[in-house]
Amino acid sequence: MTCRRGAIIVLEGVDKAGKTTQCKKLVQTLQDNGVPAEMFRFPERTTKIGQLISSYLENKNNLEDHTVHLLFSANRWELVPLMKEKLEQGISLVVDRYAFSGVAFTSAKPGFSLDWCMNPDVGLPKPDLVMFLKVNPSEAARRGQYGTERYETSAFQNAVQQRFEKLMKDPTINWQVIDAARNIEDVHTDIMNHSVNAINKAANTPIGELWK
Ligand code: 2DT
Repeated sequence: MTCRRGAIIVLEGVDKAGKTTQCKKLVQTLQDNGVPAEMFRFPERTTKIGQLISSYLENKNNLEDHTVHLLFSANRWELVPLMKEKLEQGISLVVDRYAFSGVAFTSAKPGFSLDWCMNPDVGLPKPDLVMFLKVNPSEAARRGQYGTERYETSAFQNAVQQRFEKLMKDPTINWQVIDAARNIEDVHTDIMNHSVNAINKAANTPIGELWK
């Protein structure tokens, strides 16, 4: 009998949507139900490339905009062998941000087309499910101040939200919009239901290639 592969489940959204909280809860509930699952996050700040990205985000160094975009993409590619190994072992991956954040954030800067931004990530392992955690700007504001990292301003976050809306029109991706303005448990229940469906569906199908 061949092993059922794991699924790639991505959570996306603007800051303050609760992505990290929900990723952790999802991994925990899946594991509690005997479903092998692990969390990944991008940027993955622990690698050499990740450290460069992290100090850029903390405003400790400046990188040219195209360069940093390519570093974010390289940071995903360097994790691909590990992701594939886990998937083939039947472990589902719950991923906090992926190429969609990459495209939404860079294309919110002046002079960047969606197409140019997508190119470096073409062919990455394709997510079986991408959930967009949606909160409106007033709910995000109610959740408190943005942090002090680069991009954490409401003007930039609004521009990012618009780019996500464009990306969500792509029918080749299994997008699900989640109303994340509700309480943590209700949001979690929704996310869990979508995830179980995706895991069952992915089990006997090969891993796809993103945007190919
Ligand atoms: P966290 O606060 O979630 O660590 O995000 N970003 C992220 C990009 O600009 N490009 C990318 O490819 C990715 C994955 C979003 C750190 C910030 O980095 C942005 C917020």
